[in-house]
Amino acid sequence: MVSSKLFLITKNNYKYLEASLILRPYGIRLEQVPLSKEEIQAESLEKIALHAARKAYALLKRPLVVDDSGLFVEALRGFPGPYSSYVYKTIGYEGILALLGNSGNRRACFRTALALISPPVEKLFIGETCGIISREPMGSGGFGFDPVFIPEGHGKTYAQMTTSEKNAISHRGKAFRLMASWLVRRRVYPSNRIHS
Ligand code: ITT
Repeated sequence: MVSSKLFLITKNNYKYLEASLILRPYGIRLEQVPLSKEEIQAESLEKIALHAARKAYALLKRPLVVDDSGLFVEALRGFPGPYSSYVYKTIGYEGILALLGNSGNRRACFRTALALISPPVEKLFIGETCGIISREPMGSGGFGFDPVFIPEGHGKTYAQMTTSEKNAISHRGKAFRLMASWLVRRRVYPSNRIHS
């Protein structure tokens, strides 16, 4: 199979938008496949991403990437971490604020594990950005926990940033740029042919 595109398996349109903008300068064209990721219960984002990518590859037989991300809050011993999706759907960021209460330790990190499958390649790329959980939600941009996360060295939440400001410093930006540099170094891109 020869194709010029890389497929991102996600139902999250914001995630797709962010990833496409990050990859654009590298000449990598991304296409969204809005399949549900088959998520296993696991304690690591890497395992979840790789499992989902293998399942999706078995179905699509196309070069693809899966992004599994999570928010790790220090005072909650890393919760919600790999359970971020479920926690977001159930208690939302308001629930995280409530769990933290007046805690003085508001440190948290966002992590992304990217699983790339383009046989014979199967590879993981990790990105992490740390910061603090705000006292109240701020901003209306972005998605998920963005309104309550203030990255270190910045006086505002992800949700108060433009997409390109967020991408420049975010966990997702770091992971996708690592993957893009790797693909470009291996000359898979920006050639318009990717073999699988
Ligand atoms: P897919 O599984 O379809 O890709 P998802 O939104 O569920 O979409 P994740 O499992 O990677 O993706 O994300 C877990 C949770 O973490 C989810 O509720 C997101 O809203 C949240 N999240 C992920 N990346 C985020 C980001 O950059 N900013 C804020 N919240 C984020």
